[in-house]
This record gives sequence, C-alpha cells and structure tokens, in this order.
Amino acid sequence: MIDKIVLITGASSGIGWATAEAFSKQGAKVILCGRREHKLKELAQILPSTSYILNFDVRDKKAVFSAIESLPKSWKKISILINNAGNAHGLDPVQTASLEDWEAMIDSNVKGLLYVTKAVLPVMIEAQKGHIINLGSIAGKEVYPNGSVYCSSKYAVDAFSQGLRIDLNTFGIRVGCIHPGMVETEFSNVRFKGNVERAQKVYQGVKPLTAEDIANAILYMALAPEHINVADMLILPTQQANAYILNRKN
Ligand code: 8X3
Repeated sequence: MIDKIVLITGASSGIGWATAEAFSKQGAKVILCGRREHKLKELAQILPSTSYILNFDVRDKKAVFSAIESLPKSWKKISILINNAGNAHGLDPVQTASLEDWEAMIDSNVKGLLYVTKAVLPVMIEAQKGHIINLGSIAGKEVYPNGSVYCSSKYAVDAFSQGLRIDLNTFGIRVGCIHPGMVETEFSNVRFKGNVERAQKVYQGVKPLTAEDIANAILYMALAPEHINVADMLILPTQQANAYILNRKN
C-alpha cells in the first residue's frame, strides 16, 4: 500500500503508463504528465486510485514550471517523482545524424528531466523526505554504434542521478536510477520514425522486457524500506548480455 502522491512524466504510453498503473494499484495518488492529453484521460479512467492530469511537454521550460505550480493544494505534496519522459530519435553515425534528432533527445531526456526535477524538488526539501527515480538506460552505461547522442543523453541521466544523490544526501531524499535494456514499447517506432518493419527487427528472436517488468522494478525501488535506497539498477532481458550482445533465437 502506498499512501503517497507520485508524479510520473511520460505517462501517456509505455513504461510511464505501466508505472502509473502499478502505483495506482498500490493505492498511490498519481499525477499523470504527458503531451498527449487524450491518452492521459484514457489512462485516468482505468486507474483504480485518484489521479490528476498535467498536460505539458517536458522540453518546454516555462510549461514545466507552470504545470507544477498549477497543482491544487491537495496535490502539491509530491513524495515520489518518476522522471520517465524521454525518447530516442534516429540511430545514425555522428557524420550523418540530424541535428533535430540530437536536439530532441537532449531537450527531453536531459533538459526536460532537469526542469521537472528542479520544479518538484522544493516540496521534497521542505518535507525533508522524498524519492526521485530517474529512467536511465543500458545506453547510459555503454556506448553503442550509431547511438552517440542517445547514449550521451542517458550517460547524463546517470551522472545527474549520482550528483543529485550527493547534493540531497543531507535532506533524507532518496535518488535512484533504473537502467533498462531492451524493452518492447513505442521506443523503436519512435526511434525509427514509424518504420514498423525496422522497429520489429529490433525484437526479432528475443523476448524483450515489457513496460510492466520495468514498472514492477520501479515499484520495488519505491517500496523498499525508508533506510534503503536502490541507487542503481541495470535490468536486461536474459537474452541480452550488454548493449549489443544478444542471443537471438530465430
Ligand atoms: C533503450 C535501450 O539498448 O535500445 O534505452 O538503447 S537501447
């Protein structure tokens, strides 16, 4: 049972959606953040606990701060922040990759995560407790071909999580980072800009992780007793050894 307010970014699909469901089933009050309002409304309808929708894009600094500011009093005391919003755009070598793809990844995966953290932090500092869980990636632990900027963005998430844990050490706020390997969500569809065939190839012959697998791992981090901080969790499908070694079975 979680008697807390949990804010989840990128809740309109994939890991964010599954995480909202997992926390809601535990009784948590969930703040659903995302760009696609109709998806957030759809999610709110199926959740067993109370939820509140904040429709904004994490890349928009002003929108982030005003959305958090706009929360009614009864929703302001956020105890758990799950920084999930982020995406991969393209899988290309530096020399041919598009600047727009790079900017989209840096703006959401890095800058967006920083904005949301900064906006939510004051209530945790005031309460002298709280829990921030960031979505990293295996791509933040190892660099793979054609992934230079996506990997850079996830290395940044890892570094920021470590720095945040140091800076918040005296405030009783837990900071953890979860690093999934291959998870089957909209991830590859977005990375390959809707090229379904290319996206499907990623998962060929592999039993990937599901969004629910990651949601359960996040729940484990949150449910750990207060004196335990699961600081870093790398989670891979059994068929995946590292960022690029996969035991595909066709
Ligand atoms: C997603 C995992 O290996 O596609 O962050 O980069 S990977």
